[in-house]
Amino acid sequence: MAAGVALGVAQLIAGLIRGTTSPVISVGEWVIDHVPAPVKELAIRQFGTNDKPMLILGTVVLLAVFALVIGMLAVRRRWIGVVGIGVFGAVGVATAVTRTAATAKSAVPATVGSLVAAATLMFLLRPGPSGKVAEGASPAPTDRRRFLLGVAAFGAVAVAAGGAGRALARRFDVSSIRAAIRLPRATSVAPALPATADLGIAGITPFTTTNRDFYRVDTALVLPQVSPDGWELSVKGMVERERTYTFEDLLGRDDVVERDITLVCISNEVGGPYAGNARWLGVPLANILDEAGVHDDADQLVSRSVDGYTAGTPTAVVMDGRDALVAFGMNGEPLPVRHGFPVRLVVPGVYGYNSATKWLTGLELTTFASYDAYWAARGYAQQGPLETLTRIDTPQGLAKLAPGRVPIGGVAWAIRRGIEQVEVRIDDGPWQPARMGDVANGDTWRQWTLPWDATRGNHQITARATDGEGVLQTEERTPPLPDGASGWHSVVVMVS
Ligand SMILES: Nc1nc2c(c(=O)[nH]1)N[C@H]1C(S)=C(S)[C@@H](COP(=O)(O)O)O[C@H]1N2
Ligand SMILES: [Mo]
Repeated sequence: MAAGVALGVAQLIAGLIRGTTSPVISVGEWVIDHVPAPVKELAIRQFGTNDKPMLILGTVVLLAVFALVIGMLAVRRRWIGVVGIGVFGAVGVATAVTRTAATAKSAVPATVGSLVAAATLMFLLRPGPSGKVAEGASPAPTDRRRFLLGVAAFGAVAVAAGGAGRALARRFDVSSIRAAIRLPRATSVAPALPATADLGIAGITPFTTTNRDFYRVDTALVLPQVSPDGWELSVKGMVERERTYTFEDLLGRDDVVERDITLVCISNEVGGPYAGNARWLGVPLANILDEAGVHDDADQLVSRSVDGYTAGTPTAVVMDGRDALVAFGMNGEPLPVRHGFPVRLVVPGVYGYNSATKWLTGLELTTFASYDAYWAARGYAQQGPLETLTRIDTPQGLAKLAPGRVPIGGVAWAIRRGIEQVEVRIDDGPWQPARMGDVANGDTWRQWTLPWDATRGNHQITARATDGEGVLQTEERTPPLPDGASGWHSVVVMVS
């Protein structure tokens, strides 16, 4: 119960002081930052986007077990309780003050929470009228009643404090500021989509992913709430002139462009869901870098988020004429908070972990030799090409179908190179060319479909793509770690 009070009080303080969090969050973030890459891939595979709630649940369960053991020991020896709470508080403080965005006040929730917990424990274990409650194995009935009443009262305190903290923390929410933003019109609008970009076949991923359905991958346990007032983007490092830009600077520029770009995550397995296609609005990243004047030997552009996340993008890629964007709009709206509000990067043809920094705050020109960004420091490739992948969206694996005509279909991507053709094979039959949706450029995925006369029995459907340079995607299956999954996607369906 003392641990519960600690968490409730810590949550209350996190709601009172901007920029602080509950120790559950700072411990969870510490785990995210230190977990080995294979374990992280496992968690994504097992829990998908639910990996975060699972981590919070796991942290709370571990804490509860720890508290139960300490509490039982403390009934006999109170100093064990005090030391246990001290350890718990120290872990909370240590993880809070080592967060990237930490300040002195970061230590306050865990410190106050554990002090209140120690006082709670002492109070609950104080000697009763019989003088024995804390020491004896079987306290007198009146002492037991008094003890249980105390436990119930403190439980109520913990829940009330925690609830108040959560309610107070809503003050820091930037969604109303976001809703009031008026985006500028693009000087260069996105090229019109061909009518068949979306083939309109049920079960195939829509060509444009809505903001709601767009996948989310990041290391943030609590979404950063970044107000555009006072926000600045700094450009520094190996440049002629350091520069800073406000949110108004970016929105007011005359080089605002709008582009359809598909974003792909390195953690996406063959057939996996971690890719999305949106219409982004922003300023060409190359123009921003040109204004700073990049040194010739600065081969790495490091982008930094307010939450300490970093990505390393090859400077040459950003400057080669592709539509790399400092983006503030997504599908006609300001960026959603979970997708990086107010400003993020989008670089077509580079996996998200190496380029698509959300809640962007700084750009630094440096070299690959001198710096490893967040995931590069954790075993992923510092740089590398984005794999060509083809996904079968419909029918789904293990689907039960009736005999007759069914559309097979999905999406394929080879961002920058573009997709030329998808082919489909039923069991060991011949490869058949799919009908392709048209697209405006190679920076997006392409839909494909093939009608199939399904016959009774179990069948394996396999799909593969050839990219815009005429290269067939590799059949060799590799996992996401360290440089992206490859291989042909296939599904088995049951027709009866
Ligand atoms: N600040 C921050 N930006 C980040 C990340 C992150 O963990 N923190 N993850 C990156 C990764 S791995 C990917 S795939 C994309 C995902 O962007 P999305 O969540 O908008 O789909 O964001 C990138 N930007
Ligand atoms: Mo990613």
